[in-house]
Order: sequence, then structure tokens, then C-alpha cells
Amino acid sequence: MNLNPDFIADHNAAGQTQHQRKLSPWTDSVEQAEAVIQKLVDFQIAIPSWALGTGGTRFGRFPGGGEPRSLEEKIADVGLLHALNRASGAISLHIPWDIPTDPQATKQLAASYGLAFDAVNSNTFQDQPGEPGDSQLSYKFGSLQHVDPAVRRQAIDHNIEVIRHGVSLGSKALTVWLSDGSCFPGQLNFRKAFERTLSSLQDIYAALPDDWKVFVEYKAFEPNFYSMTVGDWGSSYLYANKLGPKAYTLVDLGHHLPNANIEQIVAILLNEGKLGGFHFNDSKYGDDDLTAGSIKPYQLFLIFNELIDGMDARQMNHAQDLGWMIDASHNVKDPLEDLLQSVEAIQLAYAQALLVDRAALDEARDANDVVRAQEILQDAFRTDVRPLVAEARLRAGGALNPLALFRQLTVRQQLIGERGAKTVATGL
Ligand code: LRH
Ligand code: MN
Ligand code: MN
Repeated sequence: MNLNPDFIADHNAAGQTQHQRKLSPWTDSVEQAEAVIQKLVDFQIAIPSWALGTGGTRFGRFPGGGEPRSLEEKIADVGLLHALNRASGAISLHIPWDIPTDPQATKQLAASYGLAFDAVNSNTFQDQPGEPGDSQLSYKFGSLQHVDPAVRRQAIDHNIEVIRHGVSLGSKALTVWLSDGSCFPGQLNFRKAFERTLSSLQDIYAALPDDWKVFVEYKAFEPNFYSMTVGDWGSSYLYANKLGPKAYTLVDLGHHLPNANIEQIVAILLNEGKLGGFHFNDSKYGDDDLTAGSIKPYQLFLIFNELIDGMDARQMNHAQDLGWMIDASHNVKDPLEDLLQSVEAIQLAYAQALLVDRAALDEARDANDVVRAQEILQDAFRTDVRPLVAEARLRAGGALNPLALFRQLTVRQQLIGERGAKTVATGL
């Protein structure tokens, strides 16, 4: 479905007076307000194609209906989000869940919604029917690490194929997440698994166009539960470093062991010039893939605090130089509503972190004034920046309150009408 721009205009007109009342204290007296609003306007967060349907667990799935049944419908859904918030201007595809059979047409369709193609993702964690080559080959015991060179070759070729699809759509990055590892002590020679994985990644790296990046995503656990061959930021960094300047580490917030200090990891990787991008989500336990900022909003703020500090120190462009993406799953919520919430949470954390008084923080640190340093951070975190985020949306042509408008326009009911109540999106 396409969103009639008049609906957004009417919604904004109805909310304008109230919005102005909340915004004017900012624009009247806060010097940075304009700069923060402009940064928010520029900041785009890519949406993963696999987050548009209802997720589930191994115990069950409870789809809400109206899920996208094709790549075209996935693009339409992201187009809808972007029309509402003007901050979701890219979609990330997962191959082979999303094969663009007519890339030119797919590109045109995306462009008609103002969408670009973010990183393309390979999938060597599931056996795919119709995989070229020997159908006996399986990823059960790994892909790029596999002891059988034929399995490694199949996984390498798949990644090269994914790059080819990405090139046809104008993507500029490949994300490699490997489920490779082992489930029991003794199963794997760690050293050899690392070497085989590195050598396979080198073959993929060699096929990467000059203006592309490859993101090596790490994860501490699942589906292998004794060891993961790219299990932490240290191993991801090693691979990225050995591969070369086009290789970077990707941080998925849910992929750490409990209580990991993610903001410190981010600061160090960024300082080394090896931080590639993010998969935003939140978690209470493991890779829960919950709405960004729903469980640990202070952590999200602290991550953005390090990002801004590091990006500014390296004179990086906040909007363009790192890959910003959501990687979430929704078991009990409408996926589109959940994604609107995630995007807003990320924008709020970014805006709050932009407000940190960095000069004062430096002073407090140099004086070892722990209390003052904490106060400075919490002062920014406890600021209600929602009017700034709403103003950025307004200026970019989005809705003052995307979630309210989504509900008011009964978008989900209409999607169910168009697509049916029992649709199943391809993906996890
Ligand atoms: C693995 C992961 C990775 C995959 C996606 C489906 O847990 O985060 O990014 O590509 O989920
Ligand atoms: Mn991820
Ligand atoms: Mn994950």
C-alpha cells in the first residue's frame, strides 16, 4: 500500500500546536538545538528485510497477518516506514531469502519509495534447496571453517553470488555472519578452524569491489554452544585486520556475553578504524532481538556517546561513515510498529548523546571528578529530546507521531486485506 501524503499533512496540522509548545523551549534557548535537528534529519537507519514478518521461537510462531510475501512487498513495507518517519531510507537483504530476479525493476521500485539498498547478507547457516554443486554438501558442521574443502567452496561461492546481487542493486557492503563453531569440547581444532575460516574469507574478500566493505559479524553463542569461530569482537577484529582495509567488525548488540561493556568495545574498534557498523536491538538474556532501547536504554545512550566522541575525533560523517541497521525480531508485536519504536529509540539515544557537554566531561575526567563526569552523562540521558526528534521528522516530511498515524490509518488491517491473514514472510 502507498501512503497518501495528505494523511501525513493532516496529522501534522492537527498536532502542530502541541508540538510547537514542546519544541519552543528548545529553539528559544538551546544553542545546539538546530545542529541536533539537522543531524537527526540526515541520520538514516536501515531496516532488515527479515524483520518485517512475525518472528517466533522454536516453540511457536504467532503471525499477525498481512506479512510481506515477496521482495516487492518487503520493499513496500520499508517504504511505508520511511514515509512515516523519514529515517528508514534503506533496506538490507538476506540472500537467498530475498533474490532479486529483476534487479533493475527492484531498484526502481525501491527508488520510488526513496529507499537505497544497505549491506547484503549471506546465509551459510542453513542448507538451501537447489544450492549449486553437490546437494550432499551440508553446513551442519560449519561453512567457511568446514573440514571439507568442497563445503568451504560452496560457502565462498555463495558469498560471491551475494556480492553480485548487491552490485546489481547498488549495495556497497557485504555482511558475513557465520554460525560456524562447535557444540562440544574436542569437536573442533580451534586453530585450524580459524585458519580455514580466514582463508575462505580471503577468497571472498578478493571478490569484493573496490568501493565495497565487508563486515564480519561476531556472536558469542548460538547455534553452536561450546565455541563460535567468530565468537567475539577480538576474533572479528583479527579477521578484519588480516583481510585488509575493506574489512570491518560489525557489532550486533545482542551477540555478547551478559554484562559485556559494549560501549568500550565500540570505542576501541572505532579508534582502530575497524568499526564497520551495527545491528541494533536489545536483550535481557542473549540474542533476544528485542526492540532497540526497550531494556537497556542507558546502554544505548552510552554506545552513542562513544560513537560521537570517536567519530568526531576521526572527523567522520555520522550519517555516512558507519553502517546503521536494526536487527530485531518480533514475537508478540506488529513488526512495523516495533520497527517504528526501534528507529525512534535509536534517534533518541543519538540526540541525547549529541547533547553531552564534552568539554565539561573532559575537564571532569582530567580532575578525576567521578561524580561530575557521571552527572554530565546522566544530565544528557535524562533530557527529554522527543520534541527534537519529532521536529526532525516534520522537516524531513514525515509524521509528528508515526506510530499514532500508523494506527489511525489502520495500516495493518489494510495490509491484511491486501495480502491475507495467513501470510508468511520469508526469513527466520
Ligand atoms: C545472527 C544474526 C545475523 C543474521 C541474522 C538473521 O543471530 O544476528 O545478523 O544474519 O541474525
Ligand atoms: Mn545480526
Ligand atoms: Mn543475532
